[in-house]
Amino acid sequence: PPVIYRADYQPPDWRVETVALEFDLDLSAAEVHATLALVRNGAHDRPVRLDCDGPLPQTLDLDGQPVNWRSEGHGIAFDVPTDRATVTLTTRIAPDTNTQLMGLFASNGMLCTQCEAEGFRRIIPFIDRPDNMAVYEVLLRADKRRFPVLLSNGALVESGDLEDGRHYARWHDPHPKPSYLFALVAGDLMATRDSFTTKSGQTVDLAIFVRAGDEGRTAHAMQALKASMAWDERVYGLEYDLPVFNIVAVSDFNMGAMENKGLNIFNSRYILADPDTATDYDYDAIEGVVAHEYFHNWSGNRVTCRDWFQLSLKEGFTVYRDQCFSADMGSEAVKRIEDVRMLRASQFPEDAGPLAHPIRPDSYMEISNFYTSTVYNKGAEVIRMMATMAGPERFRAGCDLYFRRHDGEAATCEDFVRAMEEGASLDLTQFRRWYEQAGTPQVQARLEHDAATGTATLHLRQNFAATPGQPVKPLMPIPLRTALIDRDMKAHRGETLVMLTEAEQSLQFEGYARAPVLSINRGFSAPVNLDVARASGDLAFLVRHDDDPFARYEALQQLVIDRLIADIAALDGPGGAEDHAVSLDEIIAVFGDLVSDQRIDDSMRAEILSLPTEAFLGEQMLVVRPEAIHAARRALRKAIGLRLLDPWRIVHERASAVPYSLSREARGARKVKSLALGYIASAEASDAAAIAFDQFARADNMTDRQGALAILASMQADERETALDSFYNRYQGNALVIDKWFSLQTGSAHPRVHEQMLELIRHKDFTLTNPNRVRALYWPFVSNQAVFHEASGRGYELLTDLVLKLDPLNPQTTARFIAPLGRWRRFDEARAGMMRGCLERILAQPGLSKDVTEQVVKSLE
Ligand code: BAL
Ligand code: ZN
Repeated sequence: PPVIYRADYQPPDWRVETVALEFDLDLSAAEVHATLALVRNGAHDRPVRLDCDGPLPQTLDLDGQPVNWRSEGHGIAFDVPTDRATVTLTTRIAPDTNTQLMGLFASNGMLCTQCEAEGFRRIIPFIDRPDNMAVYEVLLRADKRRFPVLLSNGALVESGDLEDGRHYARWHDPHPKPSYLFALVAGDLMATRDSFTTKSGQTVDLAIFVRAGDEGRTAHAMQALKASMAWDERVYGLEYDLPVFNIVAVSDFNMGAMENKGLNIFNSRYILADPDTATDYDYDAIEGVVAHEYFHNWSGNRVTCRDWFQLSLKEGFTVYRDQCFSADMGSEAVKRIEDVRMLRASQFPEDAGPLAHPIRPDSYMEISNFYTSTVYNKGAEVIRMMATMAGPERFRAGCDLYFRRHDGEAATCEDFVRAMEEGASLDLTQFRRWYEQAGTPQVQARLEHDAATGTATLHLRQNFAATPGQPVKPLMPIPLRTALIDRDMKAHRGETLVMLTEAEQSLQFEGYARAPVLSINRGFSAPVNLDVARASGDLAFLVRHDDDPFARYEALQQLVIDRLIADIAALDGPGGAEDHAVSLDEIIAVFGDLVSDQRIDDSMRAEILSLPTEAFLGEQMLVVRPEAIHAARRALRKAIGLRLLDPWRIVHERASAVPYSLSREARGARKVKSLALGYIASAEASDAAAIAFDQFARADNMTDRQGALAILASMQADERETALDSFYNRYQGNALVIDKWFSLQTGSAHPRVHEQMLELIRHKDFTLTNPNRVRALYWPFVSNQAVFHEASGRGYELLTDLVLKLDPLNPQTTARFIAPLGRWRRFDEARAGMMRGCLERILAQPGLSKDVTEQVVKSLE
């Protein structure tokens, strides 16, 4: 496939100024009639070129006369003698055969669209690029009984009945927008309605449309929407700009949700929730995604992207905004830990592998492959660093200038940086490298102390590993929130923002008669890998006394990682355990303190006391050793479980007495309850299965039920099968909960996961046509390091079989599954050979999609 380069950007030769669309809709056939007002852009005599992926025009007229158009690459072209012209064209689509779920498609008897990034060209040939902004008017016609709800962007202008049981609705969106923000929905849907009054007194009618039967599960999403609208006014001064805001939930969707102007379309998993079917984690995810899509109305829609290389302009910024919103709605400390954990789980490996790219990529074959953790989550970290450097008021001033200056425009990342430089008075000359460079910077830190002079000297050094296409990297500015903690006072004298801009830097701090303890990269102020030489006693001190909650979490993670890495080395032979820098007693003592520490709430307690995942431990090793990691982590969990068995039981009992509510306390209690249960199970206590089953059976909410079932799923006990069957029977027909049932099994530590996986692939509820179901079955499996990387290689073969079967149906979702195989360089020769072999088997498949080809080719390079 051809490669598209950022450096080749040219403004479009022609623009579409207005679009009038008429749809005659049915599941198997939709007819589209489009009227486009075209304007020549600049002085040139080049033809009009429309992007096209799918339906060629059945008719195409220019100012009322048929045109001889020609096919050209992935599009059509025709000559236009005048500077302005009206093009009318018709296409015919078969939505119910659209398994790619891009463009117009059918889902469960309804019709909907997904146009980002390049789906609109699957509806009509068009200048399908984000810098072509047009005003849309949309007329929808369909059978009234089967499609009583007809929605598009903007506001409803008129609606009424037609002959033969059909009806129509006309929608108008006054805001010029790129085609990727176009949307329509037709279906038999139920609405939950509410309203919001903006700060300037405009009333906005809010509605969430779902399938009949689901309307009782929309309250949380609606509440999140109203909270988001109020938050964006309060924190950014940004108000909603249409009289209507509609959300529609669909079951078959590639993405989490889509921010179409005035008509957000959501994967139903990010809308539907009630205590019986959704966990606390699901509630948080819904709140976050509803906010994310709403915030796009400004960071994405009012100011959009000039081209797809600028994707992080809207995504990184909007993720940052939704992270701050969620922190404000709940616990800032816990949210930060969750976000960093996610970054490290998905973005750091991406940045260290063959698919590494800067947050503003320089090239792509298929843009769908760039909706990545790098563009989104590292993109958010880059915005966060600017916010940290500027402070809240100046950061807000920079954002204000950005929105004021670029409202109604298709902008670039450089526009954002420039607005931030001017509005926030920051010099971002060197900082721009964060947009240019891939790879996670490595920072080494060492604190030296001179007792004679009372001087503490912080030595810092930065360096970078090469990433594809970037062998040598210039230095980055790295903002490190730093504090030196006095050992006697157990406090610091104030935090310093250290800017590491050189290859090596040393900073002196005076007045420390005793060596202080270094607390650095507090709040994870920079997305870097930090290597700090700190004694285990200092880490334990930070866990107990640091006033930055993230730093406490980080210190305990480090303590545990140091121990586990040594344990893994010890598995190789003698000289092991007694060489440990971190003793088991030290870890148990810290855990013991935190289990009952009154200064932290339960939610934070559960975060801090969770062990790093096997995958994260693998990331810390040059050559990943799945069995050794699994064994070492399991042994440590068992020791922590056994040695603290009584405290875990006390926590479990205390938390079990807290009645269900959505209060922070009750949510924290549920989180720590299943954590404690997990340690009781790891201790292999004789009553563990019975306690877990009791929690499962008594649960009056999904958090407790799923928490218990996740633990049972890893056990070899009769209760396991009973609970899994009971869960399945109870929720049969509820797709989102049945997804959980699949995931709990394939993500478990049960010795027969692979065999269970084979059975689940053949289960009557498994289907390749629903992305949620595919992900529910396969993601936990490929993330289950010891299972997926089993030495026989059969995990790799299973994934390869999926890729080959799914690609012809849904390339976008398939391409996401290549990265786990692409990590082959991190494994031993035997595994690496098998993983590479699987990639080669995929590449040999005739007719492989552009999406998968790009990821496989890059993974093999
Ligand atoms: N724009 C695609 C979905 C999202 O990031 O909101
Ligand atoms: Zn987004």
